[in-house]
Amino acid sequence: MTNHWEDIKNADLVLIMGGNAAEAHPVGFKWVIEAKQRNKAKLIVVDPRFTRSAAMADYYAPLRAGSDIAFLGGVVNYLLSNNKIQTEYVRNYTNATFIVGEGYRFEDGIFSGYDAEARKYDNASWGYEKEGDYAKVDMTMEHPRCVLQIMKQHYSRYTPEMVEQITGTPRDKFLKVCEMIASTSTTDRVMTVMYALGWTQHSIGSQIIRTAAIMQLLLGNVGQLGGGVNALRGHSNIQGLTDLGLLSTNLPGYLSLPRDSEQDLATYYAARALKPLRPNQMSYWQNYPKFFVSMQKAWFGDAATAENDWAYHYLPKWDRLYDVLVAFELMNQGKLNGYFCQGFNPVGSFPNKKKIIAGLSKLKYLVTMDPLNTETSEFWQNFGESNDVKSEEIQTTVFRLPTCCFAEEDGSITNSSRWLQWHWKGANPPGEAKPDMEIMAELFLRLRNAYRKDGGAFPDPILNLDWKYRVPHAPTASELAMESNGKALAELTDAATGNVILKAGQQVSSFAQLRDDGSTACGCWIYAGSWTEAGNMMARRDNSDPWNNGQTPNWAWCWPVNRRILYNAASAAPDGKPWDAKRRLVFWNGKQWTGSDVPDYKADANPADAERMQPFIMTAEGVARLFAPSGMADGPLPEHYEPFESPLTRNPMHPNNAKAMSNPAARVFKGDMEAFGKPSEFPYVATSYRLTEHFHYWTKNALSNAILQPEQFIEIGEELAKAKGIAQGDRVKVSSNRGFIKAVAVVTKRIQQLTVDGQKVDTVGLPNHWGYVGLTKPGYLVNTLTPFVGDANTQTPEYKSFTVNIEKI
Ligand SMILES: Nc1nc2c(c(=O)[nH]1)N[C@H]1C(S)=C(S)[C@@H](COP(=O)(O)OP(=O)(O)OC[C@H]3O[C@@H](n4cnc5c(=O)[nH]c(N)nc54)[C@H](O)[C@@H]3O)O[C@H]1N2
Ligand SMILES: Nc1nc2c(c(=O)[nH]1)N[C@H]1C(S)=C(S)[C@@H](COP(=O)(O)OP(=O)(O)OC[C@H]3O[C@@H](n4cnc5c(=O)[nH]c(N)nc54)[C@H](O)[C@@H]3O)O[C@H]1N2
Ligand SMILES: [Mo]
Repeated sequence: MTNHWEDIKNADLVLIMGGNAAEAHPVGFKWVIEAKQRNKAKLIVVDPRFTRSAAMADYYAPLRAGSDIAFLGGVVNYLLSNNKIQTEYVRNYTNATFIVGEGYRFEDGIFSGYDAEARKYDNASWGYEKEGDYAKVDMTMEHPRCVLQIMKQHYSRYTPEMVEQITGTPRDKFLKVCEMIASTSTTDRVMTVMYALGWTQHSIGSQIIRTAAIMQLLLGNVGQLGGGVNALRGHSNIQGLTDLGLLSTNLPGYLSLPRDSEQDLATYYAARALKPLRPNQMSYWQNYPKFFVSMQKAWFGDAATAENDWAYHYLPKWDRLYDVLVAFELMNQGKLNGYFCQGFNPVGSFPNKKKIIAGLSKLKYLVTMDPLNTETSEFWQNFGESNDVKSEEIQTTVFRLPTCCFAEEDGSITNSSRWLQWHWKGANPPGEAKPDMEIMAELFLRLRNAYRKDGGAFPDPILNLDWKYRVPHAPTASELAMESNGKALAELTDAATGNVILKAGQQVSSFAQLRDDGSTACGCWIYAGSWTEAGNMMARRDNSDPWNNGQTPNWAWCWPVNRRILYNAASAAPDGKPWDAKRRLVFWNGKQWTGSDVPDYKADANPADAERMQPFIMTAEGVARLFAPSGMADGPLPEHYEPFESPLTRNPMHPNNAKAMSNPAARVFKGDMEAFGKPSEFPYVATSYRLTEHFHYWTKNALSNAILQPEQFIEIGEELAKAKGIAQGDRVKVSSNRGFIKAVAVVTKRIQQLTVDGQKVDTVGLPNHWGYVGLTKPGYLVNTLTPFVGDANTQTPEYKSFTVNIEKI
């Protein structure tokens, strides 16, 4: 989240789209109710289904799954063509004024630089026009190649007629939503956007979220109390997972693992520590070396030296992505022979179950680390129709390592608000179960011994990993948390005054203290400040709210530097005064930046300076990017493409260009293109989702949850049920081009038939939960049906829009 849960109460308008917070985030959803009661805020829900969130909404609009860019692109067009934008915010705080180079093109659905063979873009032509090191701007925003004009042209195609044609949302409903959203373009009204998987789980997921960000920026709603673009995260600590860099090409604190082409440190830095693109801008990533060197010192201690470039050569350099889809692809190709599933049940959770099981069947060994038995740890068993495998042909050895649950250990959990909240062990783990940390430590120590004894191709990174825990086979959560925070390795003095800032061994209090000369160590720079000399800040439980605006600065700790709202300097106008006195967040008091949050800014940057520093300090531009000259795999501006399985045979936006049917830059493995279903055989849109009574695949092990939701069902709209002769409670077979499942029909008014591109389109809804392990009636797993393709940027699978057929059994 750019903002945080409690801050939702400050909104005047809440848009829930691409999520169902009342169901999947029922505790956080109370802040929406709070906003309704406090501010008479209105709630809009846009979802293919009339959800539990929709039941609380002031306005609900349906849309076809997978068509959100068309919808939001239509909103952007509405705002631009009706001049419902916060013009001074857009002019000063976004790259609307930046001039794009002459080489940029967008033709027939494809951006310039496309290589159809490789399904990839070269983004060289998407850059700004430069004058020396700086990008050129036109503050009048009239230059034909400035971002505002390019956007106007790009989104002019997203007319209300086109939106209706693609999304199936009736035009009057779409226009009503536009009107409500446009009401927040004034400085005294703010909208928040809450989304989750209804946006991410698409082959165009990242670009859907960018469209929302563009909309919020045009309205001036980013950096404000009650505003922002708010990702409601999934598992309780999934925010912590990405913060600590557990994705295969990430490093802690959103640093990134070097690419194969970056064999030396200077090349690596050059692509990350970017010089400002405008005069007097901060471009905060210029500090990258401080964070990187401190991380290497935390990992490799004395083995990371200035002479060896801080052990840069210890880091693997990636030649291709290693996301989960790739891992299973490689298994299927016989190129990966061992796999660890730590708290991960891919047979349940990853697409195309048949391909997942075929991959696991080719492994030499599989390790599961889990408190429970899962479909994955049992994948080799033949469960009959639902999992028709030939057990006798599978040679994979499965090791099951029982772990404990969060309540059986101390630690911190980072929530969607970026708050690190410490928790304390409530019970001892049962039987042989051990904390994940101990299992990992044991594995490491044994591996290190094996390398010590037998050598190996490159043992240095493993032999030199710093492992100074009090009990080496059982590091504690406190030790790891202190390591993440970081400490001084030598006495640190202030360069200007010579005063001692920290003595050697003391915990740093902020990432501003980190150095690139090896005198500091820090496991995760954004967590610097979470465990300082004053103690464990994550354990704080003071909920006082000094400004009465929900910032509660002494409740737990929030990254970065306890800043609760990101980009908060944008809450003030260019003169440093709040845009809206009633919504004061941070502001210039004549001498410095101050207010109810830690300013996301340089404290003494005077707004009166001729070349004012701009509030988006993390970008080289100093402003937010409406147009993304780099960073996106699939284009600088979001464009609607059809899901890889669509009920249509053409993209209504580009009816004559088959290349622009689905995301041209999404990766599709050999053989998977053929596995996508055709609308003639699989005419219905299917989407999959959660129920409050479940947690993914695990709560089916708990009797009370199993009683509440005993078996797989499918939600079918009344029109479709009638056409198919399906009655409430009938059993149906649901098939995609990859397999079938069986389910009980729930015939409902909650899913409407929509008219899309001139044809009637029906949607069915599949809650994702039941499998063949646990106490519920055995089910077949929804991911039997889903396609093996992901978002072009994140590789998140396309679980939210695929196609099926249904038959009454
Ligand atoms: N009770 C419970 N809570 C959970 C979980 C759980 O298993 N059980 N899981 C947690 C996890 S890991 C996560 S990631 C979050 C997920 O949180 P959410 O994303 O809110 O949950 P979902 O139910 O997957 O999907 C939300 C909604 O997206 C809608 N949708 C589907 N396709 C589209 C589309 O194309 N456009 C739009 N606008 N909407 C669409 C669906 O109809 C559904 O109502 O929930 C977390 N909370
Ligand atoms: N069709 C479809 N598929 C989906 C989704 C969807 O919306 N539709 N959503 C996707 C999303 S967002 C997610 S997050 C995934 C979830 O997919 P998974 O993460 O694979 O599934 P879970 O059942 O949430 O959790 C996996 C295991 O973690 C174990 N576990 C719990 N606590 C601990 C612990 O402390 N240590 C260890 N080692 N294990 C523990 C649980 O017992 C469980 O077996 O599913 C994805 N798959
Ligand atoms: Mo998730």
